[in-house]
Amino acid sequence: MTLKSYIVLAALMPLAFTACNSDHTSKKEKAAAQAASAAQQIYVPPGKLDEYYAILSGGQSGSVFVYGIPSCRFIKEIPIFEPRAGLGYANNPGSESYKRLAASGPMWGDTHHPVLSQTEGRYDGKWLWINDKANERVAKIDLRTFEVAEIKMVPNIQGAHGLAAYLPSCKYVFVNGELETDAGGNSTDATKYRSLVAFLDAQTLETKFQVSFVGNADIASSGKDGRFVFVTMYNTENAVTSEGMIERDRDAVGAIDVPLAEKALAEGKFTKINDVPVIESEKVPGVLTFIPVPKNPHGCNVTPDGKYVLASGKLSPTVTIIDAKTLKVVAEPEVGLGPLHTTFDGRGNAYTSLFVDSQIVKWNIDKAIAGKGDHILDRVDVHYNVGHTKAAGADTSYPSGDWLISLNKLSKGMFLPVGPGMPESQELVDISGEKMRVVAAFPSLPEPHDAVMIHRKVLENYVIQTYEIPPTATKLGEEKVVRNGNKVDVFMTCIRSKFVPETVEVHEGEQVTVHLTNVETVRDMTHGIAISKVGINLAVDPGQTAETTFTAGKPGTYWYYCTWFCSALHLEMRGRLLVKAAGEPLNEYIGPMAKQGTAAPTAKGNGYE
Ligand code: K7E
Ligand code: CUA
Ligand code: CA
Repeated sequence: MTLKSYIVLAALMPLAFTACNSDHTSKKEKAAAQAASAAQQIYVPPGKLDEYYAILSGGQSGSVFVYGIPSCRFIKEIPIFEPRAGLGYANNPGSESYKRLAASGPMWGDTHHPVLSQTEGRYDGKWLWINDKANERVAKIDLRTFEVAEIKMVPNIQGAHGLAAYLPSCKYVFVNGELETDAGGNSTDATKYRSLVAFLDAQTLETKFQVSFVGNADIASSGKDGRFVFVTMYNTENAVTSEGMIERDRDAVGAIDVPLAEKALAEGKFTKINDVPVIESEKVPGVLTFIPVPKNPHGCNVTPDGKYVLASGKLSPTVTIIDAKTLKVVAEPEVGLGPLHTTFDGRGNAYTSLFVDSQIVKWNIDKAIAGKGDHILDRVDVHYNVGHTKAAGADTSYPSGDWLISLNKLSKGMFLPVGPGMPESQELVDISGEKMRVVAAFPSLPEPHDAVMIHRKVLENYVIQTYEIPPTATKLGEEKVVRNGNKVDVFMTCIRSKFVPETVEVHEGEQVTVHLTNVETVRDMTHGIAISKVGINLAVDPGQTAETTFTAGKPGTYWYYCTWFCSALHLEMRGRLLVKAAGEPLNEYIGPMAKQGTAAPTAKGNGYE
């Protein structure tokens, strides 16, 4: 090394060092600044409300989960297809929720696709429908209470997977059988297998009619103009092995012409199977059109303007764009590996989940149709293996284009390790700008498939604060114990901080039914009742009545107590079930406290006013 070059080098070194150092610092600073601004975006101070409700299907938990967005705070689980003792849901045969669930099928379910009701192309905040893939059921949730209002079994189908509301009227919800059978019969002969799309009255959930065909149907979506509804079909082979199901290079999107189906129905062009009119697609030309798309498509999504239906390729790196009126394929843009579902921002852009690539890809629909290869606008990594993705309001005609949820299948090291199994992982993505930005991740129980996001303003004046006490419910001061043979009905009330009656006497072996009415008129004043050794918890919100039936065990004292911490006298809120030996005389409950010369309890003076 010459002296000259040494000097040059020496002169450069500190410079190089500083440059490197300052670059390092700025990278760090940039990351910190980005984290800070992301944190700010999702920060909702205690006591302040989130902007959106995110309603996530609970998958094999059989329920749905309600989160606040953007904070990602968990707010509520709505149990539907599985008993939930803690919430007093369907956990004892005497309760209405148990009877409704048991009458509809098994006490477990697999929820996939939450669907919100719409009026004139916007969410109206009235109903949420959800399917049970495992046991062919659909449930309706009343969004005034966020509780189940109806559950019905759908005859003749197996694997009730895709679910959507028929738009714009929402007069039907339709659900398709993913798993092929001989449609309601009992054949094991695979050559007889078909799939059906069932159209249910959106309110009663009665199956009005079905359209049957050879092949299967996976995911469902409705056109916006009351004509076609769409399903993706990955098993046009009608195979019974996974190899068989990937034999063909192309499968299909099926388009069902609903007015034509209704006409066929009116003209009697159907067969009745298990009391349901079934239209065989082969017998009514035009009722079902098969639109060829690449091998084994999955997601099926109609653009907000209703112009196109998009079938996500799954085994093909493409999304097929189909004209929703002419049913012609207009483009098949490449988007990445393993496209599963697509959602929208209302600005002409689509966001497709890429399962294999673990990415959300943003692309422009018009550019994809123009076909110049410049349709991809952005990609963002998600963690990991995303299934559904859904942007706020994306199923309506007016998506809000601000938030998107990525519902990832694997969380791996995203959260504190809790054993070999890890929680499911969702990520919140800001899609308001040109570039997407992942701002938060939050875990959940297994396993959200799909989600819907609805603005809190829609529900603001709709969600009720207390139940209206029905005239049939037990009123304060009218509590009673009614005996009929070996059956005992206890009509009980509760209010801070007392059960009436506080003593119930029965004979061993008698069948006891407690009808518990919460006579509170204040929001959030839930009470519950647990009875020692009976194994039942009831929960009653203000104005609500719940029932439980059990057999009185061996003689003794069985305390019952309130399970929801409700007041300073919560612990004192208890009473006794006195079980006596057969033949032993009982002290009859002689009526309301007022009659006993004691004032009826009130909500006053308990430390909570
Ligand atoms: Cu893709 Cu059931 Cu909608 Cu799961 S389905 S991801
Ligand atoms: Cu009522 Cu605690
Ligand atoms: Ca196939």
